[in-house]
Amino acid sequence: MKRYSAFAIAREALRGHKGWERAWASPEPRERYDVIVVGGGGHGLATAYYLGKNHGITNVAVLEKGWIGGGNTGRNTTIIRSNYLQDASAAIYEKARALYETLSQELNYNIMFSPRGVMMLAQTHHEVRGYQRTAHANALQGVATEYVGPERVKELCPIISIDGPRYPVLGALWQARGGTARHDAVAWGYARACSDMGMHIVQNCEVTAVRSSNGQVTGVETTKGPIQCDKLALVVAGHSGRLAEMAGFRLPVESVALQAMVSEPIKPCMDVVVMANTVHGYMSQSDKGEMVIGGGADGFNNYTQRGSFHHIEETVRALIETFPMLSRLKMLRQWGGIVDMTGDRSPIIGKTPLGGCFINCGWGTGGFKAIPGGGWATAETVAKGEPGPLAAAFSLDRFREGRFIDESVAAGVAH
Ligand code: FAD
Ligand code: PYC
Repeated sequence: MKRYSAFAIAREALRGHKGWERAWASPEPRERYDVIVVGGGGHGLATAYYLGKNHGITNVAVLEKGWIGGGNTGRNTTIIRSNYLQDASAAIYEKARALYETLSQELNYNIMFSPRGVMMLAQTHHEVRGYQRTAHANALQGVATEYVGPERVKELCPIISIDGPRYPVLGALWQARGGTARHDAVAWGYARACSDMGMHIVQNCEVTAVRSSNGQVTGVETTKGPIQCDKLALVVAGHSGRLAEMAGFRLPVESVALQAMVSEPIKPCMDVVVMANTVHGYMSQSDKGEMVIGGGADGFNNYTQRGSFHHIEETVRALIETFPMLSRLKMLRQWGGIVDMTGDRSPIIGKTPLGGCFINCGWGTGGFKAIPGGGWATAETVAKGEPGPLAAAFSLDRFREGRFIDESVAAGVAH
């Protein structure tokens, strides 16, 4: 595949942009692959990429029922941070954050990583204690965060009103190297790199059944016909319960809609990301100038991938005391994604009861930030047949053994 560069842009400008290649090939599926990854979101594509890059396994297909990145990966609010409490979480989220720093160069694809800083506001005394505790835990884990006071919050984000009558800002957990990236570029960049290694990215190919013999996976049925494989990785986020059912086991996950919206574009007024978890809202400003806003998850299980009017009102009402400027803004569009929620708000990565079948799911409201780390850990588990150090704590067994990795505070989104 031809490299993207400033020189290539200049060359194509001079010849009417006729020389650009398709970013990835769109082949019909083969009869058999060493590994099939179901799900062309960030985690599925990153799993395929690290299978090739780290383990030399390239006879791989990624099967996607819609279009690449059309699930949660292209629907999130793009927040990247690694300020979690438990050691296992800090390890995988920080690995992901660190990989994001150089992902554009590695993939030769501009994912627009912007380490502009992420702030989680403390607006109750309970949150002050919680975030101070996380800052101490992060110091021990080698994750660079700090607890800052209200004056520093105001300095970092002047549009915040720190002395609101109901929920004054008491401080914040600040991660200076957290930030955002362009979400669909992450999917496209991985897809292009996978295609370059000879892997097949097959869109419009829904998996409808999982085939097995003597407790071992043998392949899948799809809308493009049956395909055989030695190993299968299920990486389908909100549809994980459905795929697990096809493979003959149950998962401790619930699927709910999480919604977000953007305002009309305005001049630059906010160059950090702010999460206000007590009132359930978070906000950043996109490069186009829109305010990117999200709130809590819907309070009922469903598979409806769209937004609803009550959500706009609830979320803007929640944020308006802290961001009074919102009262003058028009909202432009809204949408929803189906996220997969575990009881401890931590992901599941590892083996399943079906031999040769692996799973990566349960990222809930916070898996965009984890894509490079989740893909890295899932690829290692698939390649070796056993989880490596990053994935080990996140096995499905933990729910049977009571080894929960409680991240309900760090998840930051009300559910
Ligand atoms: P997905 O991107 O959903 O990919 C799974 C893919 O599987 C989909 O493309 C789907 O079409 C495909 N699929 C499903 N069933 C089948 C089948 N039978 N056959 C073939 N393919 C199938 N996380 C953050 O870290 N920061 C945020 O700021 C953030 N904000 C969010 C805001 C919203 C509104 C939403 C909805 C989510 C947010 N998240 C955030 C969560 C994050 O988007 C997800 O955790 C993450 O994208 C999951 O990635 P994935 O690759 O596992 O899933
Ligand atoms: O995990 O940081 C996050 C997040 C923010 C909004 C949705 N998820």
